[in-house]
Amino acid sequence: MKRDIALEIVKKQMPEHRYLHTLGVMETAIGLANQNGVNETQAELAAIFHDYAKYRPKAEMEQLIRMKDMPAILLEFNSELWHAPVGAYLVEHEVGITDGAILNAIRYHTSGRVGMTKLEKVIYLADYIEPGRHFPGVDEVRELAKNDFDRALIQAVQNTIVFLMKKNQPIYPDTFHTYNDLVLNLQKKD
Ligand code: DGI
Ligand code: FE
Ligand code: FE
Repeated sequence: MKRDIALEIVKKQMPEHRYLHTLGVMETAIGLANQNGVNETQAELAAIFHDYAKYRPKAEMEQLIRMKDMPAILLEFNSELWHAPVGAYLVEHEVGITDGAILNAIRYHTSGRVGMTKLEKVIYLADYIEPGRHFPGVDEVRELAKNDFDRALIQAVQNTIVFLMKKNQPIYPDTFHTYNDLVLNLQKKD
């Protein structure tokens, strides 16, 4: 699917500020893909569609999670997590994207998962560091991303966990498992 068509489709699904975020993720993901040997076309499409389901009503997302065999544990955690797996489903069934690698990058863009592909990592990190983001600590992750992709990703996951814990929020198990998987793999490499 061509970029312009894809952008036209997502633009209808979200308010202006989220569309601008999407453009930021797209540009950032393309840069990270090129730096890290990831297919640019897949990164572009995954980025464009990553927040496709962000504005679906909670009841619709809950129903899809129940009916389409998504992990039921999602329903016990913050509904902010739901748009990622629901997005993967809708992008396949409403938009017609069939590339499983792109769909997984959408599915895991909020929680991560154990054994993330490079494409999934690119989308996760691009979502965190795109130019419109202003979290505390984001500049440090942007710097790391220039020449240490793995450490940048770990820092982004760690910042997310710490941020949620400081607000006394529960942490979705896959988020913790992602952090451990990335750190253990980095230790093996060193
Ligand atoms: O959709 P975006 O805002 O672009 O970013 P995102 O898909 O990374 O979603 C971020 C939201 O998800 C943010 O409000 C925090 C929440 N979140 C991410 N990981 C977890 C989480 N919430 C809980 N409770 N547990 C998590 O592990
Ligand atoms: Fe998201
Ligand atoms: Fe996003």
